[in-house]
Amino acid sequence: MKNQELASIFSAMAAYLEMDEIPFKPQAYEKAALILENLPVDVEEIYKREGEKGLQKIPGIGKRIANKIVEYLHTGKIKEYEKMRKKMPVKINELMKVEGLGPKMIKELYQHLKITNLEQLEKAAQEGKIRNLPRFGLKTEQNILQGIQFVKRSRGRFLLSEALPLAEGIIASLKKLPQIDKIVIAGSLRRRKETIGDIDLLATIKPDYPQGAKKVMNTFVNLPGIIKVWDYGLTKSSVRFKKKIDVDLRVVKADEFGSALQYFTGSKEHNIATRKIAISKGLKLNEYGVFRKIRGKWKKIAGATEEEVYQAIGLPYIEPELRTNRGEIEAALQGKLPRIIKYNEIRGDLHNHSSWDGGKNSIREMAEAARLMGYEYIGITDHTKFLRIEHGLDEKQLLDQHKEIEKLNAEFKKQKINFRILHGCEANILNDGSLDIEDKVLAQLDYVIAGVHSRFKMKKEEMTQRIIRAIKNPYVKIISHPTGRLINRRDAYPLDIDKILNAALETNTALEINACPERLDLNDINIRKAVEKGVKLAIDTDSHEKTHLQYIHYGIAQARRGWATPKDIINSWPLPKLLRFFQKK
Ligand code: DGT
Ligand code: CA
Ligand code: CA
Repeated sequence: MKNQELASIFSAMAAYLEMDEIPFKPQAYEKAALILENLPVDVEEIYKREGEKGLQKIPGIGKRIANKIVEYLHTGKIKEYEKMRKKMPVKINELMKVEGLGPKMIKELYQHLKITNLEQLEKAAQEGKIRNLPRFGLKTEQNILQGIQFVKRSRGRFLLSEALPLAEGIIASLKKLPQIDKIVIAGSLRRRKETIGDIDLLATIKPDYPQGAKKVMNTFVNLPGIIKVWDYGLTKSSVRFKKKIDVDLRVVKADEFGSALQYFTGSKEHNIATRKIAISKGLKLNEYGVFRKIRGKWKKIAGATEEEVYQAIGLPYIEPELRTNRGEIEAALQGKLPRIIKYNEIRGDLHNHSSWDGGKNSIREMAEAARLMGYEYIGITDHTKFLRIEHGLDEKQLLDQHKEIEKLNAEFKKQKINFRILHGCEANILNDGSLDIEDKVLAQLDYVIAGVHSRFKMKKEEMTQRIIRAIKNPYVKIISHPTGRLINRRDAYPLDIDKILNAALETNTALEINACPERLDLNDINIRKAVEKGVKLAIDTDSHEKTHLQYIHYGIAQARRGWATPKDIINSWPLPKLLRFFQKK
């Protein structure tokens, strides 16, 4: 499958074109790269079947790009790209991963310092050579160093949103085989960790298929999208998919399924702790089952289900998201496991953007999509005026928008539709902690979200005070993506989280658990701190189009990993209770 190779060439070409400030073309190549990366069919197949015309039928692939694809399929090269590389032989895709480093900077780094890869970049930055370049400076040099750390740390770890759809796709394909009895996700993906090293799958074979494992494994290692087979066997196979995501599939016996699932779900730390408990009770726990010594011989007493495995060692069932050995075992032993929020307990999404601020869908479309998900309410919270690039709304536009929302709500009422659009906004927290919209307009909205969207680099105390001032604004009911981190790309800004939590508690302000898979902000540790203090939380998707509403489960997973219960999550509450919460400040 050549899709990935082409995608990476096209994104490199986009960067090269941008260096030379060529208009429009970079975007076209960038788009083509994205499309190829996610294309479920092999471009080579399309070309074989339907020729160049077939390639042009792929949405987003124009004549020029189709031409390049054909060139690559025939010659294994793209001449234009080879020329670009010769002119500037840098590892462009690798360097582009460093946050804040763009094509033009890469060009200058090459021209002045002959930097071609990440290692050379790091060395030059450490030696203080970058700060002296025109247009760089000390700040940029430090940012580059930080960016490099991120690239290094995240090498080989994937976002949950990259791993989960792939795993679900594989499961859907294999489930079609009559031989398969069960097939499920294990490992960090089942625990819904925010980044995933590799995907672990576990399957059992129906008893009437003695050769079943062979058929299943054969199908597995030949799935489309695989670029390498590491390992092929009847009990375990390992493969690499495009984007370099590795997947392990294990086939286990039906009566070992529970213990294998418990073992391969991890975490390793949780496993070590559960095994110790087993030992303390004279038992043995491993991936094959729970065993008790009877007259000198180990006898199996559990293994088919996870529930019976936990029960056999004297514990209640522990949800996978809690299995970190950060107190869940002790809580389980004392019967004090939290009743964490369930995936179907969200009643509405409070942070969403509409076409008013450049989002893809109208307010009506967003509301319809939310209703289809079974929600009782949706909050529309467009950006406000400080964010010009996001078409932020000013006071007058907000008031106009209010009228439109009232109209839509009146329509629902007339049609006896039990659904309500709440009107908010996502105001910007300016450098001094004030907001970019006048209070008297904020007062007319159902609630206000406030978030930091500028000047991320501040001293810890300054940033803390900045956000606390916003928390204290009487109209602000939710702080969006409170720590500003982007997974694998940007650290949280330095923040005194305890002070923030205290201020939120005192003022009855909720903090957001942003469900966007790149953010997942707050993180699990901060969620747990909030829950312990009694600070309320809102799980929101921050949707910029209606399809994003589906990402809510990533936020719920995060909340579960932070031990949050329905009483902590304001948008799991019925509307009247939520509105009372908004009134209480
Ligand atoms: P990842 O892939 O880095 O995101 O994290 P995991 O947790 O999926 O780790 P992985 O794929 O290496 O192994 C899957 C599970 O297998 C892991 O969660 C627990 C179990 N496991 C692996 N190695 C060990 C080990 O040395 N000791 C114990 N007790 N369990 C292990
Ligand atoms: Ca794994
Ligand atoms: Ca693994």
